Amino acid sequence: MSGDVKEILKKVRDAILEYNPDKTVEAVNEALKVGLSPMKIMEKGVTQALKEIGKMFEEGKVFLPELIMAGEAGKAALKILEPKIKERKEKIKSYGKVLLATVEGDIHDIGKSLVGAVLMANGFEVIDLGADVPTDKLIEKVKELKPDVVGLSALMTTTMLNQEKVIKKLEETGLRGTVKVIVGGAPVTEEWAKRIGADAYGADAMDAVKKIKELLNIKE
Ligand code: B12
Repeated sequence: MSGDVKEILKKVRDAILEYNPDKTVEAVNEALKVGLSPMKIMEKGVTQALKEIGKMFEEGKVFLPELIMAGEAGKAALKILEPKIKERKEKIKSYGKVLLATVEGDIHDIGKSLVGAVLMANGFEVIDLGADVPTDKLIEKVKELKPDVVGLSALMTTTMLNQEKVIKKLEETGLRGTVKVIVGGAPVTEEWAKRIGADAYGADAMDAVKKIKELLNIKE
C-alpha cells in the first residue's frame, strides 16, 4: 500500500474513532476520489475501527454512548459505500436467492448489510429482512419466498443461540431440506456452525460468496 492510501484509510479510521459521522463521510468520499475500492475502504477502514471500539468497550475504556456514536459513523460510511459495492461488475444471471437476516434480539446490521451488498455484486438475488428478525417471521418468509440459502447474522454470544433456534424451527416445519443455511457474525465460528447443524460458516463478506457458491455447486 502506498503512503497516501495508508494515510487516507487512517483518516477513515480516525474519524470513526473520534465518533464523528460528518468527518467519516468526508474521509470516505476522499478515499473514493483517489480511487480506493469501496470494499477496501469498508474492510481496512470502517470495520477495523469498529473492531477497535468494540475492544475498548469490552475493556471498559469507552461506554454505550461511544458505541452508539461509532455505530452511527459506521452506518454513515456504509450508506455511501453500499450502493457502490452492490453494482454488478458484469451482467450475469442470478446465481440464486439468498434471504438474509440478523437474528431475533440482535440489532447489529452493518456486517449483514455488507454481506448482502457483496452477494448482490456477485450475482445473487438478496432479500434482506433487516435486524432483530423474529424466528417465526423468518420461517414464514422461507415458506413464502423459497430462497436457496438463508444467511443468519449474530453479533452477540447471547443471540448466537437464536441461529440454532432458526435451524431447529426449519427442521420442525419440514423446511430444512429445502434451504441451505449459512451463519456468520463476529462471535460465530466454524465449530459453532457445525454444532448447530448449519451448512456453512462465512468469516466475512467474500467468504460468504465463496461458501454460498460451494453450497449451490456454482463453478467458475
Ligand atoms: C457498532 C456496534 C454496535 C452498534 C450497532 C449499529 C448497527 N446498526 O449495526 C450499537 C451501538 C447499536 C450496538 C449495540 C449493542 N452492542 Co454492539 N457492537 C458494535 C461493534 C463495535 C461493531 C459491529 C460492526 O458493525 N462491525 C463491523 C462489521 C462490518 O463487522 P461484522 O458485523 O463482524 O460483520 C462481518 C463478519 O462478522 C461477517 N458477517 C456478519 N454477519 C454475517 C452473516 C452471514 C450469513 C455471514 C456469512 C457472514 C456475516 O461478515 C461481515 C463483513 O466482513 C461490535 C464490536 C465487534 N467486534 O464486532 C460491538 C458488539 C457486537 N456489541 C456488543 C454489545 C454488548 C452491544 C449491546 C448489548 C450494548 C448495550 N449494553 O446495550 C447493544 C446490543 C443491542 C442489541 N439488542 O442488539 C458486544 C457483544 C458482546 C457479546 N456478548 O457477544 C460487542 C462484541 C462489543 C464488545 N466487545 O463488547 N453495538
